[in-house]
Amino acid sequence: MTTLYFRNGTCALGPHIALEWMGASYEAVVAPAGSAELLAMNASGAVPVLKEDDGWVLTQAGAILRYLLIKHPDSGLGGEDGARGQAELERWICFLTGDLHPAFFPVFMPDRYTTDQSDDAKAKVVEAGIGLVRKNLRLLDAQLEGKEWILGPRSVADAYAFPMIRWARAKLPDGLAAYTNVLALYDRLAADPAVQRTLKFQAEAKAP
Ligand SMILES: N[C@@H](CCC(=O)N[C@@H](CS)C(=O)NCC(=O)O)C(=O)O
Repeated sequence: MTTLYFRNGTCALGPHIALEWMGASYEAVVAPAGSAELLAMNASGAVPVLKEDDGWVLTQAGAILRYLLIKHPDSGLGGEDGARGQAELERWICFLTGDLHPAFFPVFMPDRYTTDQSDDAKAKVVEAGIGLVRKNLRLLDAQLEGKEWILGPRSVADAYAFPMIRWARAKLPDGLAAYTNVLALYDRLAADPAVQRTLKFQAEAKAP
């Protein structure tokens, strides 16, 4: 059995939704921040972490999504076949893991981005992070123009985008109002029964 370690509402929600969409056999386990079990699997202390029965551990959300697609080749969540189709999937996974997700780091953890720990300095870091989030949401919004999902057909990129879109909705003073295509993607995902099931599970799950 595959185990996905997560914390409620983090980016681990993306692979969690992907596992549900794929109909995979898995269990999802809460990994409290700083817990010995989590640090033994991932010295960085971050989730998501995926572990297989034989003890093999995989970290990094993009790698986990790729691995799940290889394990579940009939999921239909892996973008178009061929070099360009696969490159498009890679492009958007890289955008999400490398551009949009990191834009939130200064918003959630401003203390890590300034040696000046005053409230004023940290508020400025948050403001700069919000600017980065907005820039990346504009890019995502443009990609979604005329499409229901990021690549056209639904893919793991949509599952992974969901936690970030939720963060943006919660953190931006005007929510997603300026990003109508992103808002439409949010509404589509929020209405999905598998997404709702995953959100409920995460909200109710307790650490072992
Ligand atoms: N590059 C990593 C980032 C993972 C990450 O930052 N996870 C956050 C939750 S969204 C976390 O667990 N952070 C804990 C920490 O940085 O201390 C990935 O894509 O998996």
